[in-house]
Amino acid sequence: MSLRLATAGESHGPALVAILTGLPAGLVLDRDAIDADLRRRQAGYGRSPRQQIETDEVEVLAGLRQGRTLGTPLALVVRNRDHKNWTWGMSPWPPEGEPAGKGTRPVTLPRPGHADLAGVLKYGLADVRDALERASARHTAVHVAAGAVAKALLAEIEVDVAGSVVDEAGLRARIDAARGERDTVGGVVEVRAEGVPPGLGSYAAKEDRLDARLAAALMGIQAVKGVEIGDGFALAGLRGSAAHDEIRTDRRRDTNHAGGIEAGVSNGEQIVARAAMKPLPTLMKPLASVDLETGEAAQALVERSDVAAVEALAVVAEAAVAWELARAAREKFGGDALGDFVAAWRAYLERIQWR
Ligand code: EPS
Repeated sequence: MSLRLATAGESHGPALVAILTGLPAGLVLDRDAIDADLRRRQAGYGRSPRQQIETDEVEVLAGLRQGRTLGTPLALVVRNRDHKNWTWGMSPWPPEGEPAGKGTRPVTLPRPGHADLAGVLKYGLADVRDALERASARHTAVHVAAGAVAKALLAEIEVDVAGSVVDEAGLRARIDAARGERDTVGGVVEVRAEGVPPGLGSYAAKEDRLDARLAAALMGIQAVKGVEIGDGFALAGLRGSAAHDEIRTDRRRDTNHAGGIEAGVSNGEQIVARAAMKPLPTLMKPLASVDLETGEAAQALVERSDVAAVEALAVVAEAAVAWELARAAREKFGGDALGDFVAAWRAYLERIQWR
C-alpha cells in the first residue's frame, strides 16, 4: 500500500478538495498546524489582492475522528471565499437568473506562458476560463494541506522537511521594481529534508527512484521550469573526484553534493532539492497574443494576479517533497496502523545500525 492523493477544484469554483488514501490509522493531526501552513502559503510578498479575500482553512469531511486518522480515505476541503463573486460565472450547474459578478463573459485572449492556448486547443474549449481555472496555482492550497498531513506522518519517524527561498535577499527589491513596471518575477526555492533514513526509493525501476519522484513532484507545481537535486547542474562541470561524497567509517559523509540521494535511493544525508519558478504569465503590461474569436492580433488577457509567488512556492515545494517522502516511507515501512509503521522504522534502523 502506498499513499495516494487525488485532488479537484477550480480557482474561483466553490472549493478545492483532496482525498488522501493509504494513511495509517492512529495518526494524530493538528488542525492549527495544517492551517498554519495554509497561511504561510498565502503570506508571501508580491501576492495578489486575492489573498485579502481568501483566509484558507482546512475542513475535514471524512477519515478523521476526534483528531486521529481512521486508516480510511481522508477527505479535505479548502473553500474559495472568492467564489461568492463568481457564483454565476463559475456555477457548477447552468446558472439561473441574469449574468452577474465575475466570469460572465468568455475569455478569448490567451496569455503566453499560461495554460490558456494549449488548454483551449487540447480540450476544444471556446472560453479560456475553462482551461485557466484548473491550471491556476490557487490549487496548490490543497496540496499544502496534504503536505501538512504528510509532515505529521514523517514527524513520527523523525523526518523534518523545510522549504525556503534561495534568492531571498534581493527578492523584495526585484518584486518592487517589477511591480513598478507592471511586470512579474520568478525565483528559486530549496527544500531540505533532515533525518531521512538511507533506503527510501529504489534503483530497481526508474519510476521508483526517489530523485525522479521528487523531480516529478516539484515539476508538477505551477510555473516550475527547472529542478535539481543536490548540486544538480553544477555537477556536470566537476571532476568525479570533486563531485562525489566520500564515505566515512560510520557510513556518513562530510560533503553532500548528491543532495542525499544516490542511484535513486536516499543515503541518509540531508535531502536537498531546488525548484526554479518562471516569472508569472499574467502581466499588467500584456504580451502579444491572438484573439481566438476573431483571429486578429491582440494583447493577452489582463486580470488581477500576483507579481511573484516565490515565497508561496517554498511552502508548496516543501509540501510536495514531504508528500513524496511520506509515500516512500510508507512503501518502505508499511503499516496500516501507525504503531506498525513506527515499529518497522525502528527495527530497520536497528538492523542497519543507523544513528
Ligand atoms: C493565479 C492567479 C491569481 C492568484 C492565484 C493564482 O488568482 P486571481 O486571478 O483570483 O487573483 O491569486 O493564486 C491564488 C488564488 C492562491 O490562493 O494561490 C494563477 O493564474 O495561477
